[in-house]
Amino acid sequence: MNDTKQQWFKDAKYGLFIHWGLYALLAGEYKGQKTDRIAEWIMNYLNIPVEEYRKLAADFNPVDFNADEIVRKAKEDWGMKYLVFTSKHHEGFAMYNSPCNDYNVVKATPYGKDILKQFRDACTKYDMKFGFYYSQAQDWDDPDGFMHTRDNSGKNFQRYLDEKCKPQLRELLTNYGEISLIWFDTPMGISIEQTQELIDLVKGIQPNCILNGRTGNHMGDYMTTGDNFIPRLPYEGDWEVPATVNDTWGFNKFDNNWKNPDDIIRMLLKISSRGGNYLLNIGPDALGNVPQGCVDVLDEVGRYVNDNSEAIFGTKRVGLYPYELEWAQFTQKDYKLYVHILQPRLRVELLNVANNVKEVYLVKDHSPLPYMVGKVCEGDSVIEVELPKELHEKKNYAICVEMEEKEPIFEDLKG
Ligand code: H79
Repeated sequence: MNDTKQQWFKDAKYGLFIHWGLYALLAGEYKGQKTDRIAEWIMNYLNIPVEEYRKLAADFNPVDFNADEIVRKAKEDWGMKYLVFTSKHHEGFAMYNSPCNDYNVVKATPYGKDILKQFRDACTKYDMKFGFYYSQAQDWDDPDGFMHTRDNSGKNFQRYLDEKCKPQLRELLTNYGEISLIWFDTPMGISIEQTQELIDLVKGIQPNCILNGRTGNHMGDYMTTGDNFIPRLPYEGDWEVPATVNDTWGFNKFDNNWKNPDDIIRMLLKISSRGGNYLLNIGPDALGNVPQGCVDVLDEVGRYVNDNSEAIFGTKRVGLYPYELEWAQFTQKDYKLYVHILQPRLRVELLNVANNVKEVYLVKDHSPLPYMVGKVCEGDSVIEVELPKELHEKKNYAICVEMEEKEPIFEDLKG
């Protein structure tokens, strides 16, 4: 079982992923050719030569960028608890001041300011846990970094690790205060020994910094699911789902396929219910603006999260309830079963829940709700909660069933 031993991560449930790099300038299109794939992979997918791609840095000047405003919104409006920012994606470009490598935002761009530092400071101000993404194996700029879909056999990967990856990790872990998490990605052919070198380096500088599931050879501190994949069942231990709001991580001007807020709320609750965290991505454009379509979705989800935060943060994995409920998701704390109601209903019928009930209330304002505990004609236990008229047409709110018992008692189905 994966155990990060970090209570903040177990309680966090909802975080902000930010993918931002030179690929934002291309925004899904290079020399008239569009990519219908994840936009941060454009250098790989459209075979852009290193020297051509490097020229993008001269155009990077995000005059609209405001880290404070993004982090304030993430914390206050969206209800998120932690932030993970791409310090260096596969393209190889550092979005921070990297003394060991000039291909970075401070040295190589007209903008000239450290982006990571600005996120770091804003996270301190708004009390957000802060971590960074670092592509430890793929580096399409370094001749010895791996590149997926290419022949990597002639490379001296150890040299890349020793001369770029590890020095940069040292900089990131030394110059930016507390780093709560490192998000490694696409470990490819990294060996067990090389993975251990990275782990020792990180823990030697910041012992409380946790590592995601893609550190290499399954040696990280928690399980990372596939991008945009949610485990079918409750999953034990610490884990996280990295996910997009549209169909790309880095900004793509052609992708406005924003998910519906109802669907994001449902996914957040499924993930919380099954015991994991939801790390949801934004991809700012080349000027530093977060696409309005994305902001609108996150604002709407945030209203749900903030109204019902008691029923999301600090909750624990729920056992397997025997019925599929289209209209609800469960979360739980000790002595409390939360029922998130996602479709309009007149009453809540919790069939095969056998707890003794102390009280039922609406999470948003703690107003008590009338309920009945008993058995249906077939003999199965049931808790029935009456909903007030003003809720009958509403969706997306939570109620709390306070139980005499610490855990919900779900009865098995019997023949
Ligand atoms: O950082 C984000 C992605 O860039 C990264 N993980 C998230 C968090 C990621 N790495 N790999 N992948 C996602 C999937 C790779 C898909 C590929 Fe392809 C399919 C690589 C080659 C074929 C898509 C299509 C990218 C290039 C062509």
